[in-house]
Amino acid sequence: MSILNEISEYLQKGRAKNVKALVQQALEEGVNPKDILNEGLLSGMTVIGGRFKRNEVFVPEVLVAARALNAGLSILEPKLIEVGNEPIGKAIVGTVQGDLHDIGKNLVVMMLKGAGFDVVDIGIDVAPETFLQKAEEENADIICMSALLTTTMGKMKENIDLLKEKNVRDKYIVMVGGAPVNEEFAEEIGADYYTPDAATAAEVAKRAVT
Ligand code: B1M
Repeated sequence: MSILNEISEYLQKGRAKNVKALVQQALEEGVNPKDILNEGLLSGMTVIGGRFKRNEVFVPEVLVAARALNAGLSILEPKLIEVGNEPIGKAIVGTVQGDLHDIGKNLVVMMLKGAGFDVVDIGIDVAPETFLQKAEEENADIICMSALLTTTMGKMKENIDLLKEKNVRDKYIVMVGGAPVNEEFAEEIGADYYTPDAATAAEVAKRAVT
């Protein structure tokens, strides 16, 4: 079995220590960090996502797999990030209110850092008022919102409506993403950009501020 398959398998079993060690080993063997991410960690999480959908595994199994994924990411992060000296802009990143999913958001944080942004990660379950308050406090250039649930994606519109209500909408570039979000939805709620993955999010954000 290839080391990337092993990472995927151990991730599916929620074996964080093994995942961490294998990611380290793969790096030492010269495997490309993006392949470790996509073909090891994320491919394992995709298998778990499918099983979760078919009710073959439940929240606890998904949680331990997510923990294993985060353990692997902690080793991978420095390799995915090559920061320049001067930040190219400031980004506020969070998962919207009512939503606890943070893996995609963490990837967006990582990729934005890698693209040279100063990133303020405001976490999960973030209320519209907090997005606004943090953006104002930090004098951000871009607000990035992640949502993984069809029941929480509507919060993105509430966030944008609050910016409009406080007459600060034009101060910020607003980017949205997450599995249930798409281009059409982004346009409908008045976001500036929708991006399908973390790497594209970083590319688009970079283009938007430079
Ligand atoms: Co949840 N969950 N979950 N879950 N979970 C999904 C999202 C689901 C699709 C599973 C399913 O049924 N197939 C489903 C949502 C259905 C829907 O709304 N249509 C679901 C559900 C229903 C739930 C609960 C309601 C389950 C329950 O309690 N009965 C519950 C809700 C809790 C809550 O948030 N209030 C719940 C809980 C959980 C766990 C806590 C167990 C765990 C989260 C752990 C954690 O995040 N720390 C979890 C997980 C792990 C998943 C799945 C399996 C994997 C999500 C993930 O991390 N994927 C997921 C199924 C799936 O997606 N296949 C599922 C990997 C990650 C890298 O992808 O986040 O999509 P993703 O990010 C991508 C892109 O979307 C994009 O970039 C990333 C790739 O580079 N992206 C952005 C994300 N944000 C972006 C922002 C951007 C740009 C791009 O710009 C700002």
